[in-house]
Amino acid sequence: MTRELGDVIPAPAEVRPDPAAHFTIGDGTAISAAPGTEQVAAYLAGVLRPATGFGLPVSDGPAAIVLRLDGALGDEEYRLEITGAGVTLTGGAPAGLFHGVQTLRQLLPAEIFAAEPRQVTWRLPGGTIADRPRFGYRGAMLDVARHFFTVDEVKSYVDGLVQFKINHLHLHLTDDQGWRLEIDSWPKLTAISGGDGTGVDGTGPGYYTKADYAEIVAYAAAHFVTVVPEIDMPGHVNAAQVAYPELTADGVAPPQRTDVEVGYSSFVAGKEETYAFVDDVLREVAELTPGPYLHIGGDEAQATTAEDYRAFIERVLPLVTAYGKRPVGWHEMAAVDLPATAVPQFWRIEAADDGTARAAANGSKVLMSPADRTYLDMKYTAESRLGLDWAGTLDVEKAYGWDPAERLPGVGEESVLGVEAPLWSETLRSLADVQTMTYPRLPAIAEIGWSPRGHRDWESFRRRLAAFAPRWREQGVAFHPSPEIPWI
Ligand code: TNX
Repeated sequence: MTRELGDVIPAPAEVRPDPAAHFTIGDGTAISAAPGTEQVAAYLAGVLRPATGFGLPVSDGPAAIVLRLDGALGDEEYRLEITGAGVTLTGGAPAGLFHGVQTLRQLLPAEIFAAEPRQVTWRLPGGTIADRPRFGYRGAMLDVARHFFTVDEVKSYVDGLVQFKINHLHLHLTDDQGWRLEIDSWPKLTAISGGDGTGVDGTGPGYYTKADYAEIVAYAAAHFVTVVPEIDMPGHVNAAQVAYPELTADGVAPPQRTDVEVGYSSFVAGKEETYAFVDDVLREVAELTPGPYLHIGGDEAQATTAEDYRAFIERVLPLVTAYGKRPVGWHEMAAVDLPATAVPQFWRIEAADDGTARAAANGSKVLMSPADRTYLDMKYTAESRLGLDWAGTLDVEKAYGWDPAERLPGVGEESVLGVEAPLWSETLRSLADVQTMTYPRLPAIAEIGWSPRGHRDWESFRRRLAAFAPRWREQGVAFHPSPEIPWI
């Protein structure tokens, strides 16, 4: 099917079609990589070769497809010019070029996602796209605690996310039902709570060794995605307490939990052992993590008194900072006065939140994940096999129909760091389950995070989204066939 220049998700900032022009990638087409663009040029060639069967040699000499950098553009900004003579892709930095490559892929026929050569005319529509993100943080979260997902599964998830210009992957590494990251100084965390029988219903065992985690971080970085690791505390810590009973009030190990209850476990704010543990864990996680953020959880601490909660968060925030990271936490952490570098992640369904507004007034940037709009674990409809419904059901139109800068009083455009779509895994058992909950709603959140506010248009979006069905089928990616979308 012929693509038009604007058939892209997220909608680009500026699209100027030239209907008289188009460029067709052929057997002799080559790629020219200016200095600094070699990595993205190699990636571009790598994503075009399997389906086209073309050699697409990359060199620094002249060629029909040119990649170059222009320091006048923002890092994530790019410009894509398609004429009869060829394609010029200019990025402010490699990240911008990479986003431009994702746009270019979307402008090619769906068969470009095939793993084997296809006899297709690889036609690109003529014109110019000038594009840049509205928000710098566009994220997805995967809960690997309730159900573990392997390194390969996470890599595959990243492959899908970056097609929509998502640039942060938040990993929810610990919870009541499991601990999924090896910590050298506290080895029983994973030996016990990452082992057999962990996860919801005991069906999600596993953990990342440090090498595994480094592999995920490196793969993400090669795709211009920053990993944001989360160690959830002072609640959601039963798995840590099963492994180390000294982290409980009475020193007695609690039973292992494989149910989906929340709000029953707590670290002990008044015990020094707690902070020795937290300090070790944060130091090791910070050492493993090149990105600027470290997420400390802080949600649903119903088993912690309000006073203990504040004391705990006030002790832990400076540790994160001392290890060189910006603290992120679920917005409950705004119960204390946050440093301006700390990021509250708003996740509730209420229309207002005083703590988050106060943090914004004090200079914090807020990450927007309202559950009724962004939670990919909510059921699509009451009939959905997978998912929960505590925040209501969430269809694509509802995921698309809101704005991060209008969601909370006191948190306007200037105070929004970006948006993130969390996927909790209580009901998920496979990568196909993950994909089914992610697509087609993630593209809606991605467009909200990237595209100019004024471009929001449900009719346009659902028509553009419809074209992704064959693309996901080619990639073997499961998706929910939402009846709101006129799938092709
Ligand atoms: C609430 S959202 C939680 C998680 C659950 C999720 C299920 C948040 C910060 N905490 O513990 O998995 O609901 O939707």
